[in-house]
This record gives sequence, structure tokens and C-alpha cells, in this order.
Amino acid sequence: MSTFVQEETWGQSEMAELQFMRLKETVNRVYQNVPFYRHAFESEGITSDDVRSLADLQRLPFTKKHHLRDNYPFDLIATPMDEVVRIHGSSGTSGKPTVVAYTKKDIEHWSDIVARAIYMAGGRRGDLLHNAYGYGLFTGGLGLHHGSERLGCATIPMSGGNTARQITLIQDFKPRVISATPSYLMNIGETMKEMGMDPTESSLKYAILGAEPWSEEMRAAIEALFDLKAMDIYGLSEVMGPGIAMECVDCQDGLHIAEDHFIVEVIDPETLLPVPDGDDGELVFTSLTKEALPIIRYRTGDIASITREPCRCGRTTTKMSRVKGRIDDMLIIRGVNVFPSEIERYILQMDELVCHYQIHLHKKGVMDLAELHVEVCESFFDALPDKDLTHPIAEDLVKRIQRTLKMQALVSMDVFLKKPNSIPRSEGKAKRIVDHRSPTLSVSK
Ligand code: DLL
Repeated sequence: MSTFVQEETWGQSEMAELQFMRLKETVNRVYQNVPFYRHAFESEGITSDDVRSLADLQRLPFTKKHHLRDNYPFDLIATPMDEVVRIHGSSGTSGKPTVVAYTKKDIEHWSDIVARAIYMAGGRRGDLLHNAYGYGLFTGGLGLHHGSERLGCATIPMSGGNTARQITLIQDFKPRVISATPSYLMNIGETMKEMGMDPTESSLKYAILGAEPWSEEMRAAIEALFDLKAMDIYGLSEVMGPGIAMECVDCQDGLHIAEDHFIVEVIDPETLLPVPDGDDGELVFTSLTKEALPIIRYRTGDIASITREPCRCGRTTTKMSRVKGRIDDMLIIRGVNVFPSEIERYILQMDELVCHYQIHLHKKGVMDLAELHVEVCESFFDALPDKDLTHPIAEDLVKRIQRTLKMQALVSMDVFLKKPNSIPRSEGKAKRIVDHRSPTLSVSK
């Protein structure tokens, strides 16, 4: 095996020993250097000396997003500012970003972690990697970039957008690996078809897709569109960026967590107690090697489960499931909880529909109402008499979608069919929820 995967095959006790040593260092670092953590520990009656085993992690207080905002911009930084070499921020669309910082060593670790993730997804030294994650404060572009260079790939720093140009360079440079959000790669593939090209004939063999929730059905659709293998990559800026967990090309069945750098916990978001392995809960991460912005028990808001069963690929690291969605993106429709990615699954099971959809939220009295806007495929639209989406054939389809959602996801929604190409295409994170309930139109990140 390559040097990029050796820690991933360690035994559990070996990994636990390393994690504990690094946890101690991290706890000491924040206790000594970050007033926020010192106060938070002391208000629980804890000092850094009280962390005597890995289990003691659970005695430490949680960190939440608002703590980063409260300490904006630099008050959580645990090193002198002249050791910081990079600043990134959250990709939220409104307000001030949550700021994260890295030392030179942090960037080196992050590059190693992402190199390992790309390797896990099938990328190899000498490959061309087309990176269509946005470059900027968002961690996707530069995170993948440095990992790709670290692995020894020829890295094409495309960033998001300018889809026609992306396609030209894919045709001309013939990259073997692409990294993008799943919704953007879908957009690229569909645009190729509209331009008369066959995406299955492209050079792309492996796709590294993440930064937004997506479903198994979406994976199947992307793999068929391009004839490639698509792997899920997870991460968040507050904890580091992309690479915290990555799916292996061998199994495509859950994401391997980089446990030598992060400890994962899964908690019930209401009781804050741990949930058993295999049960869904909120992911919580503690960083183990970060210098500039170490983070203790960060509540991600992301819902997933974990398993500690070794993977068929030979890696022994804890795996997390696909993220179902963020707690704050969970829709409560007439008392039933549902994530947009679950609705995506049912949409993609119907041949007449494509993966372009949005959920519009409205308020009626005290009730929240949800409308599903979903595009029909070209062939269904072209075959409709007068291309009339109110024709009884289309109305039958609406009823069928409503029945499926009711029976499979237990939700009742108004459904509006949209003609092909009418829902805005994603060039980064797709906007699945359009919220009309507040005076200023807000859209989920
Ligand atoms: O999205 C980092 C990233 C870049 C991950 C590129 C993967 C690839 P943020 O902008 O801080 O960072 O957003 C983090 O995006 O809390 C999740 O809600 C969501 N997210 C990230 N990866 C996945 C994924 C980057 N694979 C937030 N599946 C996280 C589902 C994801 N949701």
C-alpha cells in the first residue's frame, strides 16, 4: 500500500493511543492559549489535567458555530498571528463568514489528508485532476488543490463556473479525475450533451464529489451520465475543510474518517448524549493536530451514522454514512421530518423527472407549507400535447409524485412540474430550499 494509507490500517488500540496523545496536546494548547476554551472548561469545573483518557473527551464542553461568530474574527486562534499563513471562511451566503485559520504545518497536514482522500478515490501520482470546486474563502478549491499537488497530480485549478470553458479543457486536457459538487458535475455533463458531446466518452474515470448532500440515486445518475465512479468527500471549514472523511473507490460504501487527525462522536442533538453506532445523530468532531484553530467537540449540525466495522478495502478507520442533511435544513412538513436529499431519491426514481428541483417554503397562518418544483425530462416534455404542463398526462404525473412522497417519505406536498432547463443550475452548492417565510428571501447554503 502507498504511504498515504498506512495509518488507515492501524489496529484500534494503536489508533486510540495516538489519538489520546494528540488530544492531550490539543487540550493543553487551547487551555493555555484560547481564553474562550479556558473559560468554557473552567465553567464545567475542568482543567486540561482532567483529560486522562479518551473517554474524558466527553466531559469537555461542545463548540458551536455561534462561538466562532462570537469570537470573530481571530479570537479563537491558538498561535501568534505571525504563524498563521492562511485564512478561510464558511460558505454561508449572508452575514459575516466564520473565520478559520491555518499555520504552515496545518496546511501540510491538510494537504496530506486530502492527498490520501484523492488516492482513496482512485487518483494517482501523474494523473490530471480537474478541480471545479470554487477557489476563494471556501475551502473546497484550495483544499483539493493542495492535496492534489501533494499526491503528485497535475492539478487544473478551474474553480466553479464558466461551464463551456470547463468542458473545453476536459476535452483538451483529458483529466482522469474531477472534483466538484455533485450538482455542478451534473450540470457539466448535461451541458456537454446539449453541446452535442457524449460525456461517457470523456477521459474522466473518478469523481470526488461533496460539499452538499446528495443521494445514492444521484450517484447512479452521475456515474451513468459520464461512465465513471463517483465518490463522496466530506468536510467543513470549521473543522478543517474537505477530506475529514472520504469514500473508497473499492467499496463506495461509507466514508473513512481521517481518525489520526479527528475524533468523531455522534450525538442525539436533543439530549446531547452519544447514540449507538449505526444510529443517525449529529456528527461532532475534535481536531487532533491543528495548531492555529484547534477545535473541541464541534457540533456540525450534520446528520449521519458511523460504523467501526473494518472495510472490505482493508482500511480499519471508522466510517460515516452519507450525510442526510443539516439539522437546520430539515423540513418539518405537517409534523413530518424530511431532508431535501430524501425527496431527491424519490424524484430520481421516476423516469419522467430529472435531478433539478427546489423546495419552496411558505407560511399559511401558523402552518409551514412546502411546494416541490421539479423539472420533467426533455422526452416527457416533448411528448406532451402542446407541451402543456397542465395537460391531464402531466396532472397524472403530479398525482403519482404526490402518492410516492406520501407513501415513501410520509410527506404531503404540492408539486409543480417545471419545463426542462427552468430551474437555476448549480455552479457550486445547489440551492435546494427557497424560503419565502421570512421578509428577506433566504436560501439554504
Ligand atoms: O463544504 C468543505 C468541502 C469542500 C467538503 C469540498 C467537500 C468538498 P463548508 O463550506 O464549511 O465546507 O460547508 C460544510 O457542507 O457541514 C455539510 O453540511 C456540507 N457538506 C460537506 N460535505 C458534504 C457531503 C465544505 N459530502 C457543510 N455530503 C457541512 C453532505 C456535505 N453534505
